[in-house]
Amino acid sequence: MRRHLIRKSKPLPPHERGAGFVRAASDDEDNDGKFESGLATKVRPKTKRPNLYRVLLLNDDYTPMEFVVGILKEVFNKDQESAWQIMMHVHQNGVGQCGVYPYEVAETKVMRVMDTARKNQHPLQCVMEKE
Ligand code: TYC
Repeated sequence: MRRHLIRKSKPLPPHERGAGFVRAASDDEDNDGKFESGLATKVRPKTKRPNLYRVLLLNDDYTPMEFVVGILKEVFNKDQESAWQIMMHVHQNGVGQCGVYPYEVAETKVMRVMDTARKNQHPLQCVMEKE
């Protein structure tokens, strides 16, 4: 947690509060006519954005198109149409993106793809790369 020090200015003696020593009413946050002094700490919860990773499928000459479509539906939650489009993109371009995820999610998806491909004796390759 990060703490920010907030310094409020020292209260002025009455004789210094005339012209040239005017203070904004908004400086008196609790509106009690007095100006707080000393240190206050505000706590701001740290919300770090996770590093994201692209998960990519690589083309090969042997994995059946329907198997790749099945993977995209099962592992990457694609519907039939977008699964088919992604598979065709990979088929025609050599590589294509299945999704973007935080590190551990991406890693799990790559492992599921590689495991399923190996169990079915297909050479399908899946990799992840930092966004
Ligand atoms: N090129 C494969 C074929 O013609 C299909 C394929 C598509 C394979 C995408 C892998 O990631 C891939 N059967």
